[in-house]
Amino acid sequence: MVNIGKKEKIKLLKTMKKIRSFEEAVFKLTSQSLVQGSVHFYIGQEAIATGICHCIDKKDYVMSNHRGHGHMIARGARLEKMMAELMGRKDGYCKGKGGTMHLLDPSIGMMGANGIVGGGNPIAVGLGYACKNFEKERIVVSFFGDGALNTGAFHESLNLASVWELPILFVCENNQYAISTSVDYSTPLADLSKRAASYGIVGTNIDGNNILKVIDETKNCIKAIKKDKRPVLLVCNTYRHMGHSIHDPRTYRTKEEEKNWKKKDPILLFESKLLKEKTIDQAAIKDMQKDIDRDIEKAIGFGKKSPKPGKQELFNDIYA
Ligand SMILES: Cc1ncc(C[n+]2csc(CCOP(=O)(O)OP(=O)(O)O)c2C)c(N)n1
Ligand SMILES: [Mg+2]
Repeated sequence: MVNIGKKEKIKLLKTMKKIRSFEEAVFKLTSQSLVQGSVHFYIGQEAIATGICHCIDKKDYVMSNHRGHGHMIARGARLEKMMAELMGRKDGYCKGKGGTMHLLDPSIGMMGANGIVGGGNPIAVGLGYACKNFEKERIVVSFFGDGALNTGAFHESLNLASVWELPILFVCENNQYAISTSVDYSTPLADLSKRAASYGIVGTNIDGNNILKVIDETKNCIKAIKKDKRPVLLVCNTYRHMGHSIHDPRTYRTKEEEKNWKKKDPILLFESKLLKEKTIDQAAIKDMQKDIDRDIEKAIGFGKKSPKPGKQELFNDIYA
C-alpha cells in the first residue's frame, strides 16, 4: 500500500465529509424547492472521487456524469458557485442555466458533468487525443456508472482510445444499479473489468469504499497509462446509499441490502481507521465538521443572495 502522511489522510477525510455534507444540504434544499431538477446524490461513493482526484495533477482533465457533485468537490470546485448553479442563480458555474447535471469548471480541469448516460466517454477520447498530440504531460480521467458500461459509446470510446493509444483512465463507479436495474441483471459478468480484454487494455477491479485501496490502484493505473501509452479501465465497486435521484422509492431493493452496504460506508471505515491509528481524535473530527458546515452555510447564503438570470440570459451563450 502507498504511504500517505498524517496531514494528507486528514485532508482526504475532510474532502469525503465535505462531499457528504454538501449532498445532505442539497437534499434539504430540494425539499424547500430552493434546488430544482433531478438531483443524483453521491452519498456512499465519496472514496472514489476523493481518492482518484488525490492522485492526479492540477493540469489533468476530468470528465464527470450526472452524479457529479462529488467529482467537482474532490477537484476543488467552489462550493458557492456550485450551490448557486443548483439554485438556478446568475453567479452559478453556468449562470444558473445548467443546474446539477451541467456543472463544470475548465479552470480546474473539470470538463463537464453530463446528463447523457455514457456521454462523457467520447468527450474524454477527444481530450485524450489533445493530450497525446498537443499537451503531452496531461492525462484524462473519465467517471461513469455501471449502466454506462452497456452503452454503445462505452465500446466506441474504449476501442478508439486503445487503437489511438490515448492516456485515459476510464473509471466505472459500479454502485450496483442503473436507476432500478441491478448490475447482476444487466451485465453477465461478475468482474466488470474483464471488459478491458476486448480492447486489449488492462482492467482492474477494486473495493471502491476503501479510499487507500482506491489511491493505491489509481497510482498503479496512472503509471501504466504513462509507461505503456494505453488507456486503463478501473472498476470501483461501491453502493449509492440514496435512491437514483430525488424521486425514488427504492422498492427494487431490500432494507437489509441497504443496511449491509451501509456497514461498509467509506467515510465511517476511513474515520475509524484514522481514530484507531491515532491520526485524528474525536475533538478534531468535530472541529472539521464545524469548518465544513460553516463553508456550506456560506455557499447557501451566496446562492440565495445571487439573482435569477433573467429572461435575456436565455439568448446568451448560444452557438449556431
Ligand atoms: C443515453 C441515456 N439513456 C438513458 C438515460 C436515463 N438515465 C439517467 S441515469 C440512468 C442510469 C445510469 O446508471 P449508471 O450509469 O449506473 O449511473 P448511476 O446513476 O448509477 O450513477 C439512466 C438510464 C439517460 N439520461 N441517457
Ligand atoms: Mg450505477
